[in-house]
Amino acid sequence: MFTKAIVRAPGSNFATGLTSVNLGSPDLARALKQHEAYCHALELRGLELIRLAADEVHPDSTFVEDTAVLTARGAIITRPGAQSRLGEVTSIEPVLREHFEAINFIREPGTVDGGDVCEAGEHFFIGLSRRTNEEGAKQLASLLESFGYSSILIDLRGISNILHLKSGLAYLGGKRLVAIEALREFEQFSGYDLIWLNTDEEYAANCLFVNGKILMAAGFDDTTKQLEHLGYQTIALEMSEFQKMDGGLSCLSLRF
Ligand code: CIR
Repeated sequence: MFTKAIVRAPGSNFATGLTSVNLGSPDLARALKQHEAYCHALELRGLELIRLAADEVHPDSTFVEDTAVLTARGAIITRPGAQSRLGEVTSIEPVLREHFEAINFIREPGTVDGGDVCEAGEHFFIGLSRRTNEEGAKQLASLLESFGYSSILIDLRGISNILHLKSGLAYLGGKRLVAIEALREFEQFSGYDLIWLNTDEEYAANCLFVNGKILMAAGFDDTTKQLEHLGYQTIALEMSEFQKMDGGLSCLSLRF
């Protein structure tokens, strides 16, 4: 069960952040509205929100998930792989210190974006990507091991259509994962029960299983049907403005 989540509303500079998708420029007012609805959905799932002030220096800072890996046994502050995002961790550290006894760090030359880290109970999938390098992934795996967790690497560097591992993968409890077709080639998922998404609904892979229900992006009917058929209850949230900036549902919070 999650009890808390760290969130940060987009700042006025939101539209100047990084993006690799060609969906146009985000509308800040709409993004703020979508962010508020997201926050409200987390509160309805029973999470107490820790709201950080908007960061006008770092346009991608609303995607707080990339700055840390939070587990029941300890916190790790990452070292984001994009130069413009490195400074985001500075304001995360004092907040985490209030809630975690020990804080660990990914050290240079390692880079890790939290979006590349998919927790599946006691096991973690770590994506090697344009943002998370081998050194960072190795450091992370060894920190997780010191907490008593296992992990495995997934090399995404040959897959062009996702920024992070969790752009294409989510954990839905038990042995269940939801994933995009491009991840089918990885034997690291064997032993798991996979739900494969239709290729035209891949953005829906970045969903969030929070305290028994799935928060997911609105507008993905086949995925919704698939999940509901399996007995999940889903909550649809408008994510259009974050999608324009390459972000998904999970990126907007750090749950613990
Ligand atoms: C970036 O490119 O870093 C941001 N515009 C989007 C980050 C999304 N984060 C995530 O998927 N965890």
